[in-house]
Order: sequence, then C-alpha cells, then structure tokens
Amino acid sequence: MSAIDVLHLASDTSSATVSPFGAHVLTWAPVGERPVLWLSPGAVMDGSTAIRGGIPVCYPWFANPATSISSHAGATSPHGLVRTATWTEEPGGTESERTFTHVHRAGDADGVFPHDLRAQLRVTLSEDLLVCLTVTNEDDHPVRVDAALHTYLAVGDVKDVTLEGLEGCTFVDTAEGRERTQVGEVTFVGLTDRLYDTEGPVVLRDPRWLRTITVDKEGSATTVVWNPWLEASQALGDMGPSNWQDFVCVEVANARKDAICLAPGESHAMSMTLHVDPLE
Ligand code: TA6
Repeated sequence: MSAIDVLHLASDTSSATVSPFGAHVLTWAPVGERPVLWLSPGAVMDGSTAIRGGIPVCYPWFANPATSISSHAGATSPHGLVRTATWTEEPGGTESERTFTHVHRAGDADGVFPHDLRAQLRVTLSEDLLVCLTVTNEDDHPVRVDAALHTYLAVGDVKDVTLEGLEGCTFVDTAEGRERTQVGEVTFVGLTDRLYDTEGPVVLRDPRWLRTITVDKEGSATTVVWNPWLEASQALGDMGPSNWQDFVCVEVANARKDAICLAPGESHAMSMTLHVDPLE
C-alpha cells in the first residue's frame, strides 16, 4: 500500500500535520515548543491499519463494542469505523483550518452499524489546537453513538506526570473492573485505563519538560485516561519497547453510559482545545 496523504497546517503561532485517513491529527506544536502530540515511531502510515498516536477519532462506538450501548449490530473491531476510513476534505479550507467529512450509510461495513450518519471534523490552529467533531443522525429513527478524540499527549516520562481536574470525579476503572472516585491528582504507577465522569478541563503537569498541557472541552461528559505501561504495550505491535513512557492519552469523549442518543436530523458537537503553558 502507498503512504497516506499528509496535509501541513500553520497559524502564526503553531503548526500541525493532518491526514484525511481517519481525519487524523498527526502532529501539533506551538512555535518553538516540543511536540505536544505523541506519534509512535512504529506507527503504520500506509492506510492498512489505524495510526498509533496523534488524535485518532473513535466513533460510532468506543473501545470494545461488546461494552458499548451504541446502536451497533454485533460489531467486533475496537473504536468504531472511521479511524481507518479516508474522509473527504471540504472545500474552503485555509492554511490554519481544515474540515473533513465522513458519511456512513446503513449498509456500509457489512451492516455492523445499520444507520445513516454524517460526521464532520474541523481542525483549527491558533496558539491553541481546536478539534471539533460534529455528528448528525441522517436516519429516520434515533441512533446512539459513542465518540472519542483519543489524544496521545507527548510527555517527558509518564511516571513523573500528574493530571489535575479529576479530583472527586467518579470513574470506571477498566483495568481493575470496578467503579471508584478519584482522590487527589492522577499519578501513573501502572496500567491505567479509566473513564471519568466529568465535563471539565484537565491540566497535565510535566516536570521533565517544564510545561503544562490544558485539555479543555465542550459537549463531552467523559474523559478517558489511558497508559498501557510496560506489559500491555508489548502486545501492541506498533510501538517500541520503552515508548509507553512517552505518552499519556487524555481523551475527550462521550462513551458507554454517556453515549449520545441523536433524534432523526439531530446533530451533536464535541470539541477539544489543547493549550500549552510553561510550568510555574
Ligand atoms: O481509550 C483507551 C483504550 O480503549 C484502551 O482500553 C486501549 O486498548 C486503547 O484504547 C487503545 O486501543 P487501540 O485499539 O488503539 O489499541
């Protein structure tokens, strides 16, 4: 297979690369800053499989469809249909803003999601990165969808990173298979795979790279936090043996019980803003 198309975007204060394959933001950084998104050195960039790193778009179901209440019909692959689809770029894009569309029809993908839907992903650069996913039900009946911007944030070392903003939030601990409440800031000491109930922002503090990354959001009731740690990362063929230390996923989502039920003709927008500050 041939290499996927990669588009270059820039504002006065930041730059990014984006591919129509998956409407995938691959890289983004403010001018003079280290990469803010982690992209695996082993990422497969030929369109044969999902890209590891950047911002995969997960939709219309999240993770294992067996645990999703979205309106799928016995799907088996994780994280939906669109991260391995080539989206159509809309006309009128600028150097700092591009929009991509994905249309799904009931019979597509062997009927595993038998509903008519349209998704639009807009990527806008300023000193921040803004990514907005809008989903529209084009069918004649209600449809339930999960969605996640599965953002891989690049860090100096995951073992030193903390997340603020989730204190007191309830979460499903997928790694431990139970519900818990977050006490204090999030630290990373092993496999972490959690779905937090929150509509608020998260601040990642990185003492190695002396910066914070603020993940702000609108239209999202779930924040997923994931790092595979050593053992689970070895089962992933598209990252190196020590790469698990190089990222934390903080994912703006509506997943599982927060899956969005769209009436016929209804749209829902979910957006994420990334902002970088020096660590004080
Ligand atoms: O968002 C967290 C998660 O669902 C984890 O359970 C983990 O498996 C991860 O996504 C990566 O999934 P992937 O299909 O990209 O390997």
